[in-house]
Amino acid sequence: MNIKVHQHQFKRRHFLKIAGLSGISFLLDGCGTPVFEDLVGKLSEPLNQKFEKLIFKPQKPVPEFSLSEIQPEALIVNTFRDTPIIDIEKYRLIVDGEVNNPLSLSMAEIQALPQTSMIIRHVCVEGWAAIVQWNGIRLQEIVALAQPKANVRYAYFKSADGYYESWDIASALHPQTLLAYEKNGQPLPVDNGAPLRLASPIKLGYKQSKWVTKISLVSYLSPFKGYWEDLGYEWFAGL
Ligand SMILES: Nc1nc2c(c(=O)[nH]1)N[C@H]1C(S)=C(S)[C@@H](COP(=O)(O)O)O[C@H]1N2
Ligand SMILES: [Mo]
Repeated sequence: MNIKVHQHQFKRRHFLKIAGLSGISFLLDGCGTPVFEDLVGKLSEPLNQKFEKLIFKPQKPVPEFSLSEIQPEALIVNTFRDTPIIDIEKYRLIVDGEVNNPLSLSMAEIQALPQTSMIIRHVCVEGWAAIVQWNGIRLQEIVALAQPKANVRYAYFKSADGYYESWDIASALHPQTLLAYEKNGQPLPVDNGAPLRLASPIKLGYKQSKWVTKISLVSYLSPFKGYWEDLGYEWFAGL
């Protein structure tokens, strides 16, 4: 037996099992993009060392809160413009930039990936905070699927309301940095960023883009670093 092929098949089957997708294969979209199995197969191929280190030897997790500590009314909707209207059927999360495998994912595809739940404190610089439960996909899983090149240092997020943000790649790959689609056990309300928003206990509120439509993995930052940052707020904004 060809040992190389055997190992590859094992790793791939193993991932399909943990992803809860064993035996399922469906199309990403109609026009010549890879079937989901091919995409998942790519995840079992080695990432470059830098990303592997960040993903498999993750940074220290931030302690989380218990279900009884959730403050259901405390999260204040904070939006710099009007809430955008997004057609969920047409919505795609685009992942591009310096990657080997650019992505265009529907919400159904994103929700079929392994879900992570966390209860963390959201902190806004305007002087309020809220303990919130977020459910969603780890951003690191989406980044791994896109197969970033070794020179990637930042993730740049575009939102449907014109908001934009950029993060250092280590913070983006933190195991508690999620693309959330549920809040406090319910589908994410549109005012809080549905269908998909960032949520993370390691960054201030203004880093947590709502209505994310595009993630670009890049090696440099343009002069436009973030909506609030370009008005004078700090870029790293770590908690
Ligand atoms: N797209 C977008 N994302 C955004 C904002 C925004 O105006 N537009 N406001 C930010 C700020 S300052 C905070 S505190 C949080 C608020 O999230 P919430 O409205 O769900 O409470 O969203 C952040 N993400
Ligand atoms: Mo904020």
